[in-house]
Amino acid sequence: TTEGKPIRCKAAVARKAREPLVIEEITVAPPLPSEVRIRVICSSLCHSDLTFRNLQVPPAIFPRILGHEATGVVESVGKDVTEVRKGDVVITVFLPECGECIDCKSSKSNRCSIFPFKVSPWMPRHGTSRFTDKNGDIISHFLFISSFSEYTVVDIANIIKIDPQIPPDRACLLGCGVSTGVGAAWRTAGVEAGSTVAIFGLGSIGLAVAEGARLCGATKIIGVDVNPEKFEIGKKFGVTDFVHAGECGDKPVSQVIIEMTGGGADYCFECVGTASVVHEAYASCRKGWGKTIVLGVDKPGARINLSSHEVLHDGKCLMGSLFGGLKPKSHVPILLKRYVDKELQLDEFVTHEVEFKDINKAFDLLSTGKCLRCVIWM
Ligand code: CXF
Ligand code: ZN
Repeated sequence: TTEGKPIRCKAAVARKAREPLVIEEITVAPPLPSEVRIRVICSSLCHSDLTFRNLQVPPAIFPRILGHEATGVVESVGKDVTEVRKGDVVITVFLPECGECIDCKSSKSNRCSIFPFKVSPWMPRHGTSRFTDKNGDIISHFLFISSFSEYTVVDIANIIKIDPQIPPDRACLLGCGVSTGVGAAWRTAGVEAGSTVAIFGLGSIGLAVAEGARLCGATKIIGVDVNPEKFEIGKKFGVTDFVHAGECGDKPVSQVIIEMTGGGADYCFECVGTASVVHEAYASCRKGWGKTIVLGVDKPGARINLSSHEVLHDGKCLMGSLFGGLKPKSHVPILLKRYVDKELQLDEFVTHEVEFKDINKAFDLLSTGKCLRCVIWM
């Protein structure tokens, strides 16, 4: 048994900004109290993994093990862990839920205040790393998960036990991107039947918003993208109309959407990660009740430039959504059930799969816009 002992295994280490990950032998320490060591079965690649591999300014940190949408099997548990045990199948979620703080106890929030979300290089509870390289040097964690490794250590606040019958290469999608999009429509916006929705950016997050809006009964789901080919794939997830950004003549996209919806969409979602697109989305939602949700991750320091008068006069809501406003431990199992019941589409997000040794191919596919979700099998 490996319980209580360090494990030597392979991991894909991000050593330098913009460079391919390096597969090397590392050592994974046993879990501390409230932590779980898992053998990773597979992970899907999220755009944040690429963003942080490429980041050259603070909070850039190397060497680091990326990866945060994973399915795995519990290898051993730290002292005090009763929620899971050896052999359980789990998925990882980057947003911690302690279940004890006032925020976790409130139905209104998904921001745990005991383990506040941050892009930290350490474990959330003990503030240290469980990874060392062959020279004994410390390797940083990523989003509390670091799943591009045969074994990793994750806090119990970032783990959800799942039915082992669920395909691992589908369950892992719910650890970040797909949950974020579906949750943004369902929980953050609260899309009602008959609503109109505009989605800026039809990557995996935007398409997952469409899927969520479709499940909530939205009747008009407008996709906005610079790539017109996105309409075809969008249709599979419920997109009913399309605006080709950059090809609207001299009309701003917001004016096109206002005309298509008779005054502005009920709900707009920014899924690109560009502050100026947030402004365009905000301008596209209906005065008085329109709600704009920010999901995209812009460069550190990027600012949204809204005039005080426009905010006052328009009476709209602008809100950010982390993990789609989902409370991981209570809402992710609901999404899994909806997948098993064939209501929520997950299979359609997986466009590629690669073996662990070819992990850099997954990064290339994502950076050239060729994939939605690429599953990496360990
Ligand atoms: C993101 C959420 C917003 C900050 C960067 C990381 N999470 C997962 O991809
Ligand atoms: Zn992610």
